[in-house]
Amino acid sequence: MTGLSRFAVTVPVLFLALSGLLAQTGPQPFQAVLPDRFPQIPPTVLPVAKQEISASDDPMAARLFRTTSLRTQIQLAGFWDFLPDPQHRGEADRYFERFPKPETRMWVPGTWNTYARYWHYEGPAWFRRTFHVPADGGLRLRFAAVFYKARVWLDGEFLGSHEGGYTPFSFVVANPGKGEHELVVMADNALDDESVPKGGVDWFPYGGIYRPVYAELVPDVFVEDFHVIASVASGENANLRVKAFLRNSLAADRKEQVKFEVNGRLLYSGQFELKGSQPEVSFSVPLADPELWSPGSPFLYTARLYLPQAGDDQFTRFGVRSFVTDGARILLNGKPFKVQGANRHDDHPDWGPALPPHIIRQDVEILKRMGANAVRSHYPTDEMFMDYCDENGLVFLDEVPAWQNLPEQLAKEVVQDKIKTQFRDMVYRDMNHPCVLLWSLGNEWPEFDKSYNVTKSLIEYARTIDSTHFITLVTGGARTGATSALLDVISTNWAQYYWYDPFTCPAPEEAEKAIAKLNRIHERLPDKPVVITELGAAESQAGWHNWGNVKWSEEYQARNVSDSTRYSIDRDWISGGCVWQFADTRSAPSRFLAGRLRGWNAKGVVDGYRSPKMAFYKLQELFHDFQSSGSRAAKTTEDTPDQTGQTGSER
Ligand code: ADA
Repeated sequence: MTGLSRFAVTVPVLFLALSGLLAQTGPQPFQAVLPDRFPQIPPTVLPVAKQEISASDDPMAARLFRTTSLRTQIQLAGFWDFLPDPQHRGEADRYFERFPKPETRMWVPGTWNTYARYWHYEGPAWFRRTFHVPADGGLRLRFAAVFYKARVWLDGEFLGSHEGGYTPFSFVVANPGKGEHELVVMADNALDDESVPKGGVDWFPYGGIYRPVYAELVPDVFVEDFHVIASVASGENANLRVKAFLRNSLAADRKEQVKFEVNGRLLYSGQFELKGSQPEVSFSVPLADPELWSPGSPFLYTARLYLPQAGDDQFTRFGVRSFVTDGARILLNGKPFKVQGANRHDDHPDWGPALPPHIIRQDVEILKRMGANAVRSHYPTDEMFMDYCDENGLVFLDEVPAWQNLPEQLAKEVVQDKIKTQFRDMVYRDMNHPCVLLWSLGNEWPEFDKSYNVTKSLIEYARTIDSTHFITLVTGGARTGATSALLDVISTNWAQYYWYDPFTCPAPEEAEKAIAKLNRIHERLPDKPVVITELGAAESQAGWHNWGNVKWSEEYQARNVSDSTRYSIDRDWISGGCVWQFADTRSAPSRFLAGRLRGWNAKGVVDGYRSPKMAFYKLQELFHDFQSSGSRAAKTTEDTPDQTGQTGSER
């Protein structure tokens, strides 16, 4: 041990020992005791995933369970050649046929915006790699997400394009042949008035192939995807409605046997006449004596759709649970359910949105430690995060990234079409996750009633895609309008004190006004549940302490968050809410100096590296108190000092 490290160990030990001795009256042995409410380093609480990933089982390592037992899959993670294209020359210069000298090699899945050289880069960029296909036959390429637009070529042939940065897409090539192949992808992260999300959105538009990508050998007839929609029927049975989306690359129609297994048990077998290249197959089966899914007991089933003649299968997981509304309440499996959650971005100072599995898992651990039972995201989050929510009983509020769109933008058909496409892709991807509470069409459209007809048609469209989950649209600042009456659940973003405190004290009258505004929502729509989709928010610099009215102090944030949370949890007609936000995140370049701490969105209750702030502990207390009391957030005294230095709940 060097002199310095010995010093580093000895001094704190001496200090702790001395302070321990001073506090004691007799000569008792020193024991360091941490108060219960201070969590230790989190990754210890979650049960081990039921089917742990094994590299040989699932080379994608992108989900927490195997998605096939029959297809050969080729993992395409690794270093790809990378070349930004600020002059937009790539297509004209046919980079997809002859890739120029790369500037660097970039890790996929990843984002170029975490590399110092491309920190601010927005625009097109090109990726290239080769890979080996071990046999002849159909090849399917599956991208979990590319931000924001993608164009893809295999061996110089254009396969297609995709727009939308958070949903998966795939291409099937008839028979590229056994051997080496070259894959080229152009990704473009530039956003504008017609993109969804729009340019200037309040999170960072990280560019790149940032979620997993793989190739797999598929037979002539294969399962593209399948949905298992479970409803709890009367008596003891659940009803499972299965809808499978198949692909048939044979020129002719054909008969195919379809088998459906749950937890290894055959529940259904039938013959179907497959017509056309994208046939759909549906059937229903009862599931006897189902075990229900809930945050306290997140029971999951594994389903397999199997085509024995074609030699193909797909796995998914589902849960049996019912969310219904009962006046202003949400019922989960017949019992009132209150959301106690946090808003979370896929974001980390080192990884951007390409979070490695251990960080995803750790985020879930931290949320559970906080006492949360729910998470909301402005866009479809990483698929592995969804798997963890299912496994650990975190309810999920899923949203299309149509963020703060103005009436002029919403009036454009092209924007409406993008919202619809992203809505459908979100629903199709996340349908089987029992954790999903609702689908939101977007967030904080100012003057949303000016877009009444557009919004109405979007809601109608949403209901044609899925009638089994609640539909909502989030408003900002405790507002409702004619549109609200069309929704299943009212979602609003609200804080008791200022979101952006302009160096003034959060006066008690202001807090009362905020509360009055929120109360008016319920007066207007007494039969609809209200969820405070974003509550109590203030920027804070982790580790910086000051009076409870001083901007950017942990105290001010803690007070804002805890008072808003307490208020929302305590009202019977509010079905809970999600704090804004889980962790500090990087924001769009255009927001860099907009009254922000370091230009980031620093309203996290943990910082970017997931160290807890005071607000985390306040929320933890409230959530745990609420859970143990079963009704009210038990604490009536406020121990965060206000600007007068007093404590108490009189304000
Ligand atoms: C809104 C918005 C969030 C974020 C937040 C903030 O509530 O929905 O995405 O921008 O404001 O931090 O100001």
